[in-house]
Parts: sequence; C-alpha cells; structure tokens
Amino acid sequence: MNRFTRYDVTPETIFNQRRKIIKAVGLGAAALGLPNIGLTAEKSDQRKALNFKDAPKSDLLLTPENKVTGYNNFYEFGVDKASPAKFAKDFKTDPWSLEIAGEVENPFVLNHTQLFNTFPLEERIYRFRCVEAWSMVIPWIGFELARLVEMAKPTGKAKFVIFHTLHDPEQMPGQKNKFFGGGIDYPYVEALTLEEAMNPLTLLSVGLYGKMLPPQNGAPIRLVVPWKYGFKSIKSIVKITFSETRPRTTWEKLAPHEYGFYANVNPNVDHPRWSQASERVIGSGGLLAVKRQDTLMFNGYEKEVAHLYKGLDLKVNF
Ligand SMILES: Nc1nc2c(c(=O)[nH]1)N[C@H]1C(S)=C(S)[C@@H](COP(=O)(O)O)O[C@H]1N2
Ligand SMILES: [Mo]
Repeated sequence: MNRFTRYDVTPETIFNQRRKIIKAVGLGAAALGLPNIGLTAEKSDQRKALNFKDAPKSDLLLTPENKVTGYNNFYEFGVDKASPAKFAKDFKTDPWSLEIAGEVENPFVLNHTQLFNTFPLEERIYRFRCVEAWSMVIPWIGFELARLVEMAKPTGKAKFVIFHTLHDPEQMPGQKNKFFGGGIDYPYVEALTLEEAMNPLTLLSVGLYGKMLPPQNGAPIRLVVPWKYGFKSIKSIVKITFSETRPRTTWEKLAPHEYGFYANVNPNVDHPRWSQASERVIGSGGLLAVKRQDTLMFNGYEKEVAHLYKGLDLKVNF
C-alpha cells in the first residue's frame, strides 16, 4: 500500500486537480491580505473549498465521499441514516456564532468567517468508529482543539470542556418532535476532560474531502475525537464552556448503562446489546459487499492516547 491507495476511491486525477484549484485560489486570498488559510470559492460546488495543509501519507483507504455525506447520525434531523442528508439540506450555518465561555481568562466569540481563519487548517485522515459497530475513514479538515483552548486560557479550576449543539426546533425537526428526534433531551451536549481536549489528535473540524462540511456532517463546526465512539464527535457547535465539574452528556443521560462518559473505542468492552470486537466497514461496495474488520484498541490510536487513562479501569469507566 502506498500514498495512492487513497485514490482508489477518489480517483487520483480528480483529487489532484481539485487540490490545484484550491491552491490557486489560495494565492488570491493572500493577495487580498488574508491569511493563506480558510475560505475560498470553488464555482463548481455550492460548498466552498478550503485551503489546508495536506495530511501526511496514509495507508488508510478512504470511505467514498457520498457515503460520508449520505450515511449519517444527526438525530436533530431524524434517526434514520439517510434522514440528515435529506432534512438538513436547507439548514442555515452562515451566519454562525461560536461562543467560548466559563472557566477561562479570555472568553471570546467566533463568527462564521473566523471559524475558518483564526487557526491554520490542516487535513487529517482518521478512522471513525460509531458505537453501532460500523466504521469509516474520513479526510477531515480542521484545527487542533488545543489551539482554541490555548487562546481561551482556562483558569486553574477548569477540568472539563463542554460542547453544545445549536438548539433551534424551527430548523431541527428532531428537536420539535421527541419521537422524530430519537427521544433525546436537546440540545445535544458532549464533553471531554481538559487533557483529552488538549491531545493533538482532537480536532475541531470545518470540512471534509477538501470542502466545507455539509450540514448533515455538522456544519459549520464539529468535534472529531478519533479514539472515541462517534457520538462524542458532536456536531454544529454553538458554545464551548469550561467547567470544574463533569456534566451529564446526552447519551449518558439517555442510557447510562449503555453509553459511558469516556466512550473510548474498546474491542474488549462490549455494548450490553452487541459486541464491539469487530466493525462493519462502510465502503464502496453495494449492500451485499459487507466487509468486517477487527476493532482496534482506542480505534488504532493507542500509542497517542493510552497514557491519558493510566490506572483507570476501562471496564468500569467505559
Ligand atoms: N448534535 C449531534 N451530534 C452528533 C450526533 C447527533 O445526533 N447530534 N450523532 C453522533 C453520532 S452517534 C455519530 S456516529 C457521529 C456521526 O458523524 P457523521 O455523520 O459525520 O459520520 O456524529 C455524532 N454527533
Ligand atoms: Mo454513533
């Protein structure tokens, strides 16, 4: 396997061409005195292309883009995997406002443009493992959450970083109708320990496959924590608060015996109703081409994150 394995699914020429376009437009941004990161217009697509630093070479085979944007969990737009793409189509993500508050010395707010231009954007090709035992490989674009945390300057009291999804029942049918929204008590809330938030793998993502996030993937900004089950990667974030105390997060509240706070991918700790030892790989094949693979400890990121949980019983703290 080599660098070009990834183009088995995004044909090499198309992916490279698109990158050339992105880079060319990037020069225009520099001429305007803007940093050479962030938003640029790509005429052929409604979503804007982004400038970013390429990911290092990866042996991971990318999940086809149409699966990444067509097979989603975003219960605010319905519980069915096809619903978010359908019902979030007209979701308004610009203007947007992301507020940073709580136990910090420097609270601030980022508007839509600032989400893309405040921190240097880079591409990260990550494994993504849903608690329902399916997985993808996604070329995210974003910045390290650590950069934002540094800017906020947490006080000595801050121990947890809490993320809040937009609450807007007029736009989100799942928030208007409890049944449609899977019985979740909205707004969706997630949290990380400050240490987890500072880990270099933890991203705030604003794009995938070279472009801004589509609404169904959590536009304009969502969390990506690749060693944890997908439900930790909260979408369409409007607020990040720093706190001394651990909040009760959305899935923990809904079913505490099934979904823990840590939610680290762990093939040795089963969900009460199914095994977590293996996963269905969402790929380019048809419905009958079901590929399964073994699930890796911490989703394959053990080297980078195992130290965060030293001395913690992962069977109890699942
Ligand atoms: N606000 C919000 N964030 C969410 C969810 C959700 O329902 N609402 N679903 C989570 C789950 S269970 C998964 S697996 C991932 C799916 O992300 P994707 O659709 O981009 O693959 O989003 C997570 N973030
Ligand atoms: Mo999930």
